[in-house]
Amino acid sequence: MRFKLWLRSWFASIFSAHSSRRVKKTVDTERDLSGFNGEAVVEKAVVAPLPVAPPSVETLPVAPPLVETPPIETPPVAPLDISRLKAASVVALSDINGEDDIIIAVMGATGVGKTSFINALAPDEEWLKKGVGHDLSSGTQTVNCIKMKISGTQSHLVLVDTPGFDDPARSNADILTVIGAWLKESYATKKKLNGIVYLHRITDIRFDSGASTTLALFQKICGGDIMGKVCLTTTRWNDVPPQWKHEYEEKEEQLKKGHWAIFLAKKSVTSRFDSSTDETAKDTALKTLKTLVDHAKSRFVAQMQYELVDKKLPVYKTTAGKHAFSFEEKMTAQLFQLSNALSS
Ligand SMILES: Nc1nc2c(ncn2[C@@H]2O[C@H](COP(=O)(O)OP(=O)(O)O)[C@@H](O)[C@H]2O)c(=O)[nH]1
Ligand SMILES: [Mg+2]
Repeated sequence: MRFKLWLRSWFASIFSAHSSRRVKKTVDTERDLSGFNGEAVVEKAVVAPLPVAPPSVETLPVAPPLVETPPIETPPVAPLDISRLKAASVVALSDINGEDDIIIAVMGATGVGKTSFINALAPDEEWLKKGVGHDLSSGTQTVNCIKMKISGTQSHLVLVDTPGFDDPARSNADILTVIGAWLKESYATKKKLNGIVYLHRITDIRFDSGASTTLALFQKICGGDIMGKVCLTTTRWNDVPPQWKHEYEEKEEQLKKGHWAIFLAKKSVTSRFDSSTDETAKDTALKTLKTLVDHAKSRFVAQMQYELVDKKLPVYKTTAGKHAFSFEEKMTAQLFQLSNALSS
């Protein structure tokens, strides 16, 4: 009980000191909060003198553990012809066969067309139509798996629709928490991914900070060694006027030489999604998935899955989490984790 009261007053003092950004030098109140984001942050704050913490309880500062790149797992999956797909349905993880089904996640910023990309292959699925966002708001709030039978085989194609980063209505930390929960559960229940499609709008005038942060988070979710399982796909080719196509192709080349270069160096592939008509949408979505399935014949464990499951890290301490969570969000997550530990 005394410890809980001490803990509560300690956090309250840290929060008030941080938000007011008061910096007052006093001999007994300087504290080094290093360990977050890999950088040393020196906070000089006015706080009550602290009692000595019991040694068995985790206290600040907490140095993030070093995370190694996850091992890529084989054995290879037999090549499958995924062009003949039967009716789609939204399913739970428990409905997915981790050995026979091809599981591909679709990620990217909000509004880039993730749900529309999946919808192109499953136009009759009512849920997907409703899941397409409007204006600036995201239509996809959680992770959803859409399963389609591959004709003539035991297997299904499972496309995993994810909420997008850079959403004006939600923080990246929130979105990463949702995606992380799915990545954790899928790996823990042996439903490993075969590939990831990462979408980016070719029509964006510039590669702004939202696009840049989203790509950085994606890279940290994947880890360095699994980029051969990634297809970087540009969307909105239907919005490109024919007379300007050459300019947009040039833009695509610049992406390959610039922001995408690190992925391509690690054997990621690229494609285009063109939804000018239902046919071109279906053809280009299928071509993207075929490229990925042919290219990435084995299943893999993404770095974030390795960190969450094998290393048992909470989301905010993963490599992606350290990038997505602000100082306040990290503190809140840590407080939540501690109060859970105390009440259990
Ligand atoms: N013009 C055009 N609009 C698109 C395309 N893909 C998606 N959209 C529109 O962009 C908005 C967001 O699409 P959505 O699929 O929900 O994006 P998500 O947030 O990435 O899942 C919706 O209004 C779509 O109709 C595309 O290829 N071309
Ligand atoms: Mg969506």
